[in-house]
Amino acid sequence: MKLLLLLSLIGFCWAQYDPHTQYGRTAIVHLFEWRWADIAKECERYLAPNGFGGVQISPPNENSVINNPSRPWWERYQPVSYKICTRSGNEGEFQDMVTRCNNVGVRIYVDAVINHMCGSGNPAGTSSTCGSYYNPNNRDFPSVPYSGWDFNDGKCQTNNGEIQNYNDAAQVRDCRLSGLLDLALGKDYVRTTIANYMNHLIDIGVAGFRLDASKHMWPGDIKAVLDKLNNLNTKWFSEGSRPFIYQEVIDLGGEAISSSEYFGNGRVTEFKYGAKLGTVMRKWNGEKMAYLKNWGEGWGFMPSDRALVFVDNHDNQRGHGAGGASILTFWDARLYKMAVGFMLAHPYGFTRVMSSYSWPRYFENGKDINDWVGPPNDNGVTKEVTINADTTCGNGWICEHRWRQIRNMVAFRNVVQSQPFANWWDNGSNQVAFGRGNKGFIVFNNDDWSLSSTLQTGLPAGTYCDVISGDKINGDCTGIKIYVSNDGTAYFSISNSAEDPFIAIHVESKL
Ligand code: QV4
Ligand code: CA
Repeated sequence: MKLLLLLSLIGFCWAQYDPHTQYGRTAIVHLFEWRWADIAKECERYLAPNGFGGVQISPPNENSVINNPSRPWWERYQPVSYKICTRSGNEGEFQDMVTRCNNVGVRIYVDAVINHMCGSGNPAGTSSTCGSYYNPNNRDFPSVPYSGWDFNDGKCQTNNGEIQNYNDAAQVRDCRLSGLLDLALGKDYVRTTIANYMNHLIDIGVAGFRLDASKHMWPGDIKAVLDKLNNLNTKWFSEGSRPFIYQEVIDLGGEAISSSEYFGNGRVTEFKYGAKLGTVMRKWNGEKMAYLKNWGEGWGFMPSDRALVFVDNHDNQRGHGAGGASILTFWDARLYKMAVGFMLAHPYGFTRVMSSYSWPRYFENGKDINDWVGPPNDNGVTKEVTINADTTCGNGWICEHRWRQIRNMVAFRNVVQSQPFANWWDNGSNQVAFGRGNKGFIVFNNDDWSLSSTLQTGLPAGTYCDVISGDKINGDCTGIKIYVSNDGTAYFSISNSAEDPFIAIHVESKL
């Protein structure tokens, strides 16, 4: 009996850090601004067959409709109610998506915007995705309901109610982030109202939540909400499963608030990861890939089992939030594929792949003045994600997760799961290689000259298909073949002008 109790305790205390992906699925994808109907289809036709563990969706609750600028993506971070009703779809479509994705073992993680409601400057009225009336001026959100009592105006100590100084932890939590009406999460009514919204989603079948703007909520207030949450729906999750929690906290160091304050609630986004990896791949500030030998905690990142990692996210791929110019995105495709490949091969953190849409970037004084542009749409109606004959996406959707190099590295991560980081090699510059136990091996050439080396892979002897340049199809390789000898070594030749100057092999790409 004692053992059972101990096991259940271990399960319990690990729970909110556990994404509850189906066994053998180790990465999730952010299908930014996708419609629920398209996500349901993508789960069945692509994500399940290719071993994706789950999907982070855009905020599903009713938001303020912003017409100046015209329907920006960020209007979805301005809640007006907790009705499941947005440009991505309605409650019925949401339930259908969660059911169909769960039924093929692909989880749904909800982007929960619970720190605030809409901008304090928004006009009163029914300019909202579900027609709800609201009046920011007097803090009136009757469709929740929230009123003046439920906001932090009285608690914030700054003269204009806005966050002015990120070195004052109290105002970062109690004042308005860019004018967004700050909810009083210290009040039980607000905590309960938020928990009711999240429990509605849990009962539909979601696996967990991204907590937006967590830095702007007291860790204790977040915990008070989480303690009110139901266990996950036993239709798809084992009894007693707790919602997976990852908190958006931007901590690049140097501020009053640090990520570690939030570890007790769940995982935390590690923004240092993408910022540093971008700098290394771009070879800025004297950085080089040889320094990645101790990547992870060795670079000052949070413990791996608390980290949610990504190369770029919806904010910093367009200059919002943190990371700056070093962030690699689909606009920098060649380096981006290498960075995502490195992330998915390396054991550090729980990995999230970005899936974007294109927009007409237009730089003025180094800033993209079109950073606000929303998803592909027809007069505000989000366009369907069309799939081309070559499996890429149409209608302006980028679908990085469908790029062969990224799709195959998601499978690589699944194959090497729980295998140790091994057989590191580097040339002292930007040619590096490493393996994962005896299951996988990856080689990068980011130097301006070719790589030509015989390396210890740690893999069983045999002929392997490189999953970057091609696929293993019908018992043959459509790309480069790698021959591993009985002693585990293999010869690698990578031109610095190759389309993708990296090679990855694993035991399931072996002929
Ligand atoms: C403007 C003025 C304010 C004024 C206000 C009055 O700037 O001074 O008080 O009007 O209403 C949009 C506009 C912004 C506007 C605001 C409120 O860009 O100019 O304020 O709306 O009307 C996204 C965008 C923001 C956007 C916000 C709400 O990035 O530009 O603001 O959505 O629509 C910090 C946080 C971190 C945050 C990051 C962006 O620590 O948590 O900034 N990241 C998350 C999300 C992000 C989202 C928010 C938080 C807010 O990832 O996408 O911001 O929910 O680092
Ligand atoms: Ca707050």
